[in-house]
Amino acid sequence: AVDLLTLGESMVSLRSGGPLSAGGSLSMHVAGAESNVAVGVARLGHTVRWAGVVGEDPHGQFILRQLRSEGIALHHREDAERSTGVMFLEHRTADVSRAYYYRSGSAGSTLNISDVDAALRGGARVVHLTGITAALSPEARRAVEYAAERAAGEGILVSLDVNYRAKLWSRDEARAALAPIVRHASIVVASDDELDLVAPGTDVAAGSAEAEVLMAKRLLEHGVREVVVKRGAAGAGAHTADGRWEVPAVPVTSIDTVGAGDAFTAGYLSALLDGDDVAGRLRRGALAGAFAVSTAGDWEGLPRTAELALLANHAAGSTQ
Ligand code: KDG
Repeated sequence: AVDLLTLGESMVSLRSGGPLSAGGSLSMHVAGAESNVAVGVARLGHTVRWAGVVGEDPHGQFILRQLRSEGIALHHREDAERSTGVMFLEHRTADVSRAYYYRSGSAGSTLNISDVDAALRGGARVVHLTGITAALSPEARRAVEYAAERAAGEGILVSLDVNYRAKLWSRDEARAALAPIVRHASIVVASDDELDLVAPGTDVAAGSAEAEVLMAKRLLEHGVREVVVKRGAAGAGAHTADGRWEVPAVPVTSIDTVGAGDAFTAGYLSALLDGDDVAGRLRRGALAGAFAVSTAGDWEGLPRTAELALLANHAAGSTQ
């Protein structure tokens, strides 16, 4: 069994150095929240498998090559009828990047239950899923739901990162689709503005610290074991039955925030796989997030285990 199995759509991302409306050169990268996490966890010393569908095109070949070169085992299908998804990532200002998707009807959106069945066959300690894949098509949503249900049924730890993308679906659609997935998740990772998409009804308006505690409590009552909240430059927190932890962000110069959430999740999950406690998981998450924001690219700057020490002196401890 691998340490981590994740499944989803990876795309070719064409990154600009400035406003897209001004044209100029673009650079070609692999994007995809799940494959970002796969790279992060693999670089931190764990065995990882990624499952997904690409087109029978050079774009798909590029994705497979890049993931293989990171030591990730692949369980993929190539769809001759459909293209690999593409996105443009416009670096509009230092802090603001905008995504433009060309992925509707893509090969990646056809991920289905039999793909999940085959990917799960080898076993895994953790299955990591995100709300992005659930948003791609009805069959991808069923595949994610099935992955959560089957993995949990086999005693595999299920991790879900909400990863809400407003360009893919509405908040109400996300709320409805994510409910049956959350039911099987042991770990739920969300940005502070995503928590209300997965927390069963609370009457306090989202956004306050009080609302977060209430929403986390509801999730814990519904069987989630760790509710992890990402707050970007304001750090991260975790709620479990044993209490609540906070970690500040590692102070670095931010040049590209895309992929920071995935880096955080990769750090958190790799520390969990290493047997670290919740405070240690949060610290590793914050450290990996710091590498992501202070280097260009979704995942290119993610640390290898020996490199964690490079930023470790910047990091403060977590508090309970
Ligand atoms: O988290 C970074 C991702 O947003 C990026 O890699 C692309 O998966 C992606 C998406 O769907 O936005």
